[in-house]
Amino acid sequence: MRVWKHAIGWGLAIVAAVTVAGTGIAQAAEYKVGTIVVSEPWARASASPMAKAGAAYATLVNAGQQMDRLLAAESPVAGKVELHTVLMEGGVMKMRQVNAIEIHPGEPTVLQPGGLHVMLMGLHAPLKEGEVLTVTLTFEKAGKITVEAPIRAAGAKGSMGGMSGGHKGHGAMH
Ligand SMILES: [Cu+2]
Repeated sequence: MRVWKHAIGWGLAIVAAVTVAGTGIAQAAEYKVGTIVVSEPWARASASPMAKAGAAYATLVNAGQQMDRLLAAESPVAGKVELHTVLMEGGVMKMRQVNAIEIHPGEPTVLQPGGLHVMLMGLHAPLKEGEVLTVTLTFEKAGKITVEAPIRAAGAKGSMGGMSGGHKGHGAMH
């Protein structure tokens, strides 16, 4: 009986750790390709049915020894997909396309509202909450991986919500 209790204890500890590191949603999704781990991919639902643009996010972890880079992304629901960051320019938050997103070993790269994101343009249909967005990511060294990103409510802030709460302007752009 002691052993059994111990096993349960460990199970709870693991669930707790995932909850703290992730978004509070129990089923933490992780995708591995080469030394890259794509965790908790998600997309934000379109605020309007007319929306032609959207954004997808994830945490990218490099378990290897060498820096890798996210070079491109594509999705069957978007005519064009770019990698974007958000910059402050004259007190206004603006999106800028970047050629690549660096992922350094031991330093998670977080794509989140108000910061780095996968920009979906020319959407064939609005992103609906509760559905799943398929995105294929291409890394310089690790290669390609296709992930399923659950679509969350239009106002969703992601796991770092407290840090991006002031970036409402960017949300409006999506
Ligand atoms: Cu963007």
